[in-house]
Amino acid sequence: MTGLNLKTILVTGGAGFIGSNFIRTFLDKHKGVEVINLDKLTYAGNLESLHGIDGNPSYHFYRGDIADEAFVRRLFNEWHFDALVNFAAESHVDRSILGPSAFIDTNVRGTMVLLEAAREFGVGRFLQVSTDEVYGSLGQTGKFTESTHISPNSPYSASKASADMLARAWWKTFGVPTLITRCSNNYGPFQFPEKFIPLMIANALRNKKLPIYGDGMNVRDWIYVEDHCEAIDVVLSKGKIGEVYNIGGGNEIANIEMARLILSKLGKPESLLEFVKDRPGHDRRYAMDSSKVEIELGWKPNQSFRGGIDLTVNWYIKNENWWKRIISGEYQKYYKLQYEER
Ligand code: NAD
Ligand code: TDX
Repeated sequence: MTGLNLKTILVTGGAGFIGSNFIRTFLDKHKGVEVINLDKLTYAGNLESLHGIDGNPSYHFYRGDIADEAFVRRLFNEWHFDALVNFAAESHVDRSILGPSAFIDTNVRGTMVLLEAAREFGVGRFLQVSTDEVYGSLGQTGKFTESTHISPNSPYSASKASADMLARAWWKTFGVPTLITRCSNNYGPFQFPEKFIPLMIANALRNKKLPIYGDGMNVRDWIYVEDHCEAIDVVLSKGKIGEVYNIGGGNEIANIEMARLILSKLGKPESLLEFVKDRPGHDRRYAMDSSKVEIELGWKPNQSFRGGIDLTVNWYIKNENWWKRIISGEYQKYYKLQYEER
C-alpha cells in the first residue's frame, strides 16, 4: 500500500458476498495487517463463506450492527482503524421493494453512524462501497461516468445514493477522509442465491424454472468479484480523498442471454426459461465508464467474462452444500412469497 500506513482495517459486511471475497484476498496480500470484520449476520451474512481463515491470527470477527451507535463506539474505542471499508448493506433490490425500512436503517443510518465514529475517533481512510444503481437507468447508448447525475429508481438505490451523499458531506463538512467506489453487477463464488446469476445456476441444477423479469432485455455490466475487490484495494491505497471512482467489468449482456449461456454451460434445456412479471421500476441498462480508475490509478479488470462465468458455474456445482443449506432455510420462505405474488 502506498500513501497509507496500514496496520488495522475495519471491514463491515465481511460475511457477505463481496466482503468475504475481499477479506480472503486482502489477508493473503497484506500479511500482518489486522482485519476486523464487523457483520450483523443478517440472512445474507454467512461465516461459512470465510471458512479457513478463522484461525488466521490477523483476523478478528465481531457480530454487531453498524447502526448500533453504542456498539460501534465501543469498537472504535478498542481499536484504532487506519482504514475502513463499508460493505455492510441490505443489497437486494427486490427485497427493498417488498420492505424498504431495513434499507434505510442499515444503508443510510448505519453509514451515518460509521461516519460519526470516524469523525470522533479518527480513521486514515473511509471507503464507502457504492453501486452503479445510484445513477439510475441508461438508454441504448452511453455509459455512466462519475459526473452522471444521481437518479436512483429503487428504494435500494435511493438508500445507497443517500449514503454516498453522507460520505461526501462528512468529508466536506467535517474532514472525514472518505472515498466512494461505484461498481457494476458482481458475480462469482459465495453470492447469495437470490441474485440473478447464482439463482439461475441453482435453479438450472435442480431442473427448476428460471424466472426472467419482463422481456429479459434488461442489460447489466458484469464484473468478476475478485476484480472489484482489487479495485477497492487500489482506491483505498491510491485514491484521492473526496473522490468518486466508477468500476465496471465492461461486459454488457441482456439477462435472457446470460440465462441462456448458463443453461448451455450446464447442458440444460431452454424450456426451463420462464418469463414472469417485471420488477417495478426495473432499470433498463447499466454500463460503467471506468476510465478514471484505469487512467489515474492503473486498475483494470483481469478476468475475462467467459472465464469468470466458467469459474462461477463450476464453483456452484462443487459447492452445492453451501447454497443448498441457504435455499432450504429462510431464503426459501422469501422466494416463495415473492414468486407467488406474480
Ligand atoms: P450481501 O448482501 O451479500 O452482504 C451484505 C453483508 O452485510 C452481509 O454479510 C450482512 O450480514 C451484512 N449486514 C447487513 N446489514 C448489516 C448491519 N446493519 N450491520 C452490519 N452488517 C450488516 O451484499 P454484497 O453483494 O456483498 O454487497 C456488498 C456491498 O457492495 C453493498 O454495500 C452493496 O450495496 C455493494 N455493491 C454490490 C454489488 C453487487 O453486485 N453485489 C455491486 C455494487 C455494489
Ligand atoms: O429472478 C430474477 N430474474 C431476473 O430477471 C432476478 C433475481 C433478477 N432478474 C433481473 C433483474 C436485473 O435486471 O436480473 C438482473 C440482475 O438482478 P439482480 O441480481 O437482482 O441485480 P441488480 O438488481 O442489477 O442489482 C445488483 O447489482 C448492483 C446487486 O444486487 C446490487 O447490490 C448492486 O448494487
